[in-house]
Amino acid sequence: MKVAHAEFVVSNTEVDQCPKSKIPEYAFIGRSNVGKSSLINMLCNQKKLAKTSSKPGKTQLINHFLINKKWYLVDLPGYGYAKASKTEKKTFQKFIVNYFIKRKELVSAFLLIDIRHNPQPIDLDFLRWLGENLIPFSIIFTKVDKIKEIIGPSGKVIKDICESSSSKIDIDDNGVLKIASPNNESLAIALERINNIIVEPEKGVIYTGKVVKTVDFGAFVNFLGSKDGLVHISELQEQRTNKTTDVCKEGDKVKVMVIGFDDRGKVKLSMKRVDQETGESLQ
Ligand SMILES: Nc1nc2c(ncn2[C@@H]2O[C@H](COP(=O)(O)OP(=O)(O)OP(=O)(O)O)[C@@H](O)[C@H]2O)c(=O)[nH]1
Ligand SMILES: [Mg+2]
Repeated sequence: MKVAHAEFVVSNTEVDQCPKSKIPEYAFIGRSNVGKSSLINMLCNQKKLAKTSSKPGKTQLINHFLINKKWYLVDLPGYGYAKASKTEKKTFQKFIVNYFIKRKELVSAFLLIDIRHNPQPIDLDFLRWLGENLIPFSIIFTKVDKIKEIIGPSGKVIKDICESSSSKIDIDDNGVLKIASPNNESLAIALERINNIIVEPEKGVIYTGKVVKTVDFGAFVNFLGSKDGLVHISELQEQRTNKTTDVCKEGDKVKVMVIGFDDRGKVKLSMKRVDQETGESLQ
């Protein structure tokens, strides 16, 4: 199908104020920064129809775009949990829930997942929620182009990774990657090289890392191959910490959550927000 005409119609947070015309619509949903707005622009062959940003949280409203004057594409904000105050039960933002439950014109949702990360608990929770509410959906994997960087020009990069890690790597057309290594050490080398190419630390995601340096104000942790981040002393454990080395020492394997980035783009990590035994979020 060719998109000959695409125009922005309206933004709002109230499903009751969405367009009244009874024409079909398709909504894009997924975590912030997964590429929902970019995909709408790509499908409509326009650069700035839907607003995009490298910083998560750009889209904040329900945005209707009229396509070929016949149907709508709907750009939604990234879903996040809204805490139901008393019960501590996690629910999705109310206006997103209302949109999906009440919008009769919605034919199908497209749930976007960044192919570089495992689906996160919130993705799985949202998928389950769609299913429980009988809302049809399809899954779209985004950022598949990043996988091509592992292959490199004429396969140069992948060849080098295979040689340096004594591993065999296959990547199929869907971006699914299979690694065969003779031992854990080779596998770790291959994964480190691959992660260095494709994975960007993402806020809220939990990684396993290694303490590379302890200082008065916290611990530097290496994760995702060669990426380093700081666990500030206040983020080491729930209780007050007097000395970093009371909690961890160089070489320790720890589980860290990315909690943000400083002004220079350095990664801020937390250990206390992750169950160090199970690797689950304590938030
Ligand atoms: N390499 C690559 N980058 C992409 C792709 N899709 C989106 N991006 C980049 O990812 C960033 C986020 O894209 P958006 O389209 O704003 O993401 P979003 O899901 O709408 O994010 P929110 O509005 O915050 O929920 C931007 O820097 C895009 O350029 C893709 O397929 N490949
Ligand atoms: Mg967006």
